[in-house]
Amino acid sequence: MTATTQPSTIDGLAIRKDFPIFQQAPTEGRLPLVFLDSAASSQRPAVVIDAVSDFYARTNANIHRGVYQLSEQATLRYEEARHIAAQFINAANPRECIFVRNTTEAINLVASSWGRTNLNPGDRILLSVMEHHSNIVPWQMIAEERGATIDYIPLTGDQRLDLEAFDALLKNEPKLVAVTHVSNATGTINPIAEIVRKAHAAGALVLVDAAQSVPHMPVDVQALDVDFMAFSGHKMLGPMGSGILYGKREILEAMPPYMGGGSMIRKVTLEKTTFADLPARFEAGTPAVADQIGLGAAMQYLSGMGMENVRQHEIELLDYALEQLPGVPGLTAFGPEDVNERAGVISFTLGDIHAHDVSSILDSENIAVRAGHHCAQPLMHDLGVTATTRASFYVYNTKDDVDRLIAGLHKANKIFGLS
Ligand code: 7TS
Repeated sequence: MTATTQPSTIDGLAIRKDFPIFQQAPTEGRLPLVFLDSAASSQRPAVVIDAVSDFYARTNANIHRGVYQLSEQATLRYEEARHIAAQFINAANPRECIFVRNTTEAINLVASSWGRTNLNPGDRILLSVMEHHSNIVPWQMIAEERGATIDYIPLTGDQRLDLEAFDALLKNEPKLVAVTHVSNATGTINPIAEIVRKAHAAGALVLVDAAQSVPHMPVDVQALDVDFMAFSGHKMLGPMGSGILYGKREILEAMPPYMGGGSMIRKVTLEKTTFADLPARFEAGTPAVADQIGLGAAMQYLSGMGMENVRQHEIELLDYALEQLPGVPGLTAFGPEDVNERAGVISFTLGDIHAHDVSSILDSENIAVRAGHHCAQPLMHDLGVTATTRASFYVYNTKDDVDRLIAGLHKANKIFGLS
C-alpha cells in the first residue's frame, strides 16, 4: 500500500485516553511513558479489556457443548468474533479463519498438517532471510522429518527481498513459499501480491506471516490471493493468546487435523475417528474463548479508526522520525528509505554502544524500545550485527514520542562520549 495524500485523522494523544495503561501516573521520579515496542506486543484499549472481562462476568461457559442458554450465548459470541475476523481480512467465509493462540501456532499448524501430508523427500520450500524464527524453525523441523530442502530468498543492500533471486529460486519448483508481509526487524514491506502471482505461476502455495502487517494496514486475503495467512491478536490491541490462521477453504479441507481431542471430531469409536468440518477440525480442546472475543473487539476498534488511517498515521510518524535520525551522530538505520516500502519500525545501531545499553538509557527516560536480535538471527547475520535497537509505532504514538526518542539517543551518545 502507498502513502495517500490525505493526512491521518488519528490523534495519538487523544487515542491514549482509551488505554488504561497510559492513564497510570508514572512511578515517582519517572517521566510519562513513551511506548515504542508495539511490534513485540501492543497495549490494549479499555473496550478490549472490558470485552474479556464481560465474557467472564456475564456469559462464561464452555462453548459448542451445552444446550443451556449461557453456553449458547458464549458460542454465539465466539462465532461472532470469527465473523468479525473474516470481515477484517476479507475472507470469503468465516470457516476459513481458524482461531489459534498466535502466529507461531498458526505456522506450526500448517507446517505439521500440510507439510506432513504434502512434503516428500527432495521437495523444496522457499523462505526468506528476513523471516522471524517462527517462520523458519517449524519449516526446518518438518523439512528434516520429510527429507525436504529449504531455499532462502536473499536481501538487497537496503533489506528488501531480492526479487530477481526470487524468480531464479522459483525455478527449483518449491511446493510452498512462506514469507513475511512486513519484517519485524527492519519494517520492510514485501510486495506480497507480486510474490503470490509469481509463486502460483510456478505451482507453489503461499503462506504469509502477517504478524506485522494485519495490525498496521489494510490486508485483503482475497485481493492478495494468499493460500495461508497467520497473525497474532496481541500485536493488534487484542489479548495475548488470540490469533488467526487464515487458509483457503479447499486447502484447509484437504488437510488432516493438527491436534486430536475434544471438539474436532465427527465420530469416535475405539477403532477409528472421523473429523469435524472447518473450523472445528483445527480447534481441538477448549479454546481461548474470552481472548478471541477480545480480538473481535480489537478489530472493531481498529475498523472504527480505519486501517488506511492507521497506516497513514504511522507513515507520518515514520517520515518525521526518518528526517531526524541523520542528526544523531553514529546512528545507522536499517531498512528501505521509502516510507511506502516500510512499516512503522525503525531498527538501528548507535556507534559501538550495545543495543541493550541504548535501551537501558532510553528506559531511564521511560521510553520503551526493544533491543536484541528480534528473533531474526539470520537477518542480523545478514546485517553484520548481533543486535539492533528497535522503535516501533502504533496508533497511540505521537511526534512528541519521536522527539523524546531522539533526545534519549543524544543522551546515550553523551553518556558514551560520542557527542
Ligand atoms: N512473525 C513475525 C513477523 C513477528 O514479528 C512475530 C513476533 C512472530 C511471527 C511471532 O509472533 P507470536 O505472537 O507467535 O509470538 N515478533 C516479535 C517481535 O518482533 N518482538 O517480540 C515478538
